[in-house]
Amino acid sequence: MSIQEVTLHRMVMRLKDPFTTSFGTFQDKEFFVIEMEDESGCSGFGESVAFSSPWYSEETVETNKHIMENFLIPLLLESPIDHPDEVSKRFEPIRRNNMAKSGLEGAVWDLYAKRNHTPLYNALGGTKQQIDVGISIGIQPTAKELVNVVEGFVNEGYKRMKIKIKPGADYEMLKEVRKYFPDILLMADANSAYTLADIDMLRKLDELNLMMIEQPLSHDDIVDHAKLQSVLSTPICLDESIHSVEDARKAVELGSCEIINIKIGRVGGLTESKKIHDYCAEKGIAVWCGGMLEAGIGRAHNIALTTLPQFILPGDTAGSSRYWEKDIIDPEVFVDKGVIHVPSKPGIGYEVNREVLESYRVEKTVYSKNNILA
Ligand code: OSB
Ligand code: MG
Repeated sequence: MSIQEVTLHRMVMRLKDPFTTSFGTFQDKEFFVIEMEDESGCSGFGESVAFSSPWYSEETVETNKHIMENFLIPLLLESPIDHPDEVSKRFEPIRRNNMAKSGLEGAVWDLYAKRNHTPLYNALGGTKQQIDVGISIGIQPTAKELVNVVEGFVNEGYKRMKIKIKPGADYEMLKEVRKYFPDILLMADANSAYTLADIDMLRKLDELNLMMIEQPLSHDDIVDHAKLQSVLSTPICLDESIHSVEDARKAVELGSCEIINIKIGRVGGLTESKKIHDYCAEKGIAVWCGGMLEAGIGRAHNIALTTLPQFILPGDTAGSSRYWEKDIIDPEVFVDKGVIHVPSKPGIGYEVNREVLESYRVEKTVYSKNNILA
C-alpha cells in the first residue's frame, strides 16, 4: 500500500443528551474523521477520539492535529506499507500521542481490509458474528432520575449497566439502582475521582455485587490500585492507567486489576489493542472494549475489535441513536436486545455517509504525497 493522500475532516457533532463524568460534562463532540487513499484509489477511514479538553488524558483535538500534521502523516506518506502492524512501529520515534496515532492507524487497517476484500474483524483475526454490549450512563442529578434512566436501558435490552460515579454521587445512588434491579449486571466507573483516603466508601461498594469498579484511583496509578484491590472483593478494571501491553503486564503482575478496558485510541491503535488482548488471554484476564463517545467510524472499529475471543464481557459500544440524531455511517450501528450483528462487508463494514459527514464538518485539510515531496 502506498498512501497517496490523507484528508482530515474536522467534525463537531452535538450529543443528543449531555454526558457527565467525574471530570466534566460533554455536549459537543469534536474530532477528526481521517480518510486515506492509496495508489489504487482505494480509501480507508479512521476516527480520532481525543476530546476538546485534556480531561480524560493529555491529548486534545488540537494536539491531535499538530501531531498528525507535522509528524505522523509525513511518516505515512514517506514509503509504502505492507501490513497495518508496521504503522505503530513507524510511529515509534514519536512519544505517546496515542490517540493521534490510533486515528491514522485505524484508517490504514480499514484500507488494508478493503484492499483484501475482507471485513476488518476478519483482518484482525476476530471470529464472533455478533457481540454483546452494555451502556455507560453519565452522572444523574438524583438517584430517582438515575433509576429511571437505568430502567429505560434495561428495557432496551442492554446487557450491562455502567454508572459513572464521583464523590457525593456514589454508594447511595448505586444502592438505589441495586434495590430496583437486584439481578442486572451492574458496574461503576469513577474516572480517577478517588484516593486511598476514600477506602471506607470504596469497601462499602463490595455490598452491591458490582461486576467491577473502573479506574477508582489516579489516572496514572497502578501501585495504589494494587493496594486497593487487595482489600476489595469487587474486581478493579483499569482504563486510564493502561496505554500499552507493557502497562497491562505491569498492572497484572502487581495485582492492580482483574479486568482491563481496552480503548483503541488510548493504547495507540488496533495493533497494540490486539497485543493487550493476546496478553490478557494468556493470563486469563477478562477484557472489554471501552468507548469515547465515538461517531460511526470509531464505533465500527470498536465492533471489529470486540470480535476477538477474550472480549468476554459486554463493552460500552452502544447504538448510534444513543448518542446522535444522525450518525455519519450507513446503516447506523443498531443494537438489538443488547446485541450488535457484526457487518460482513469489506473494511469497517459500514458506508460513510458523505452528505451527513459534510453537514457536521467544520474544516477540511488535505495532505498529499506530491505536495509534501514538492
Ligand atoms: O471512562 O469510559 C470512560 C466517556 C468519555 C470519557 C471517558 C469514558 C466515557 C464513557 C462513555 O464511559 C463510553 C461511551 O459510551 O462511548
Ligand atoms: Mg472509563
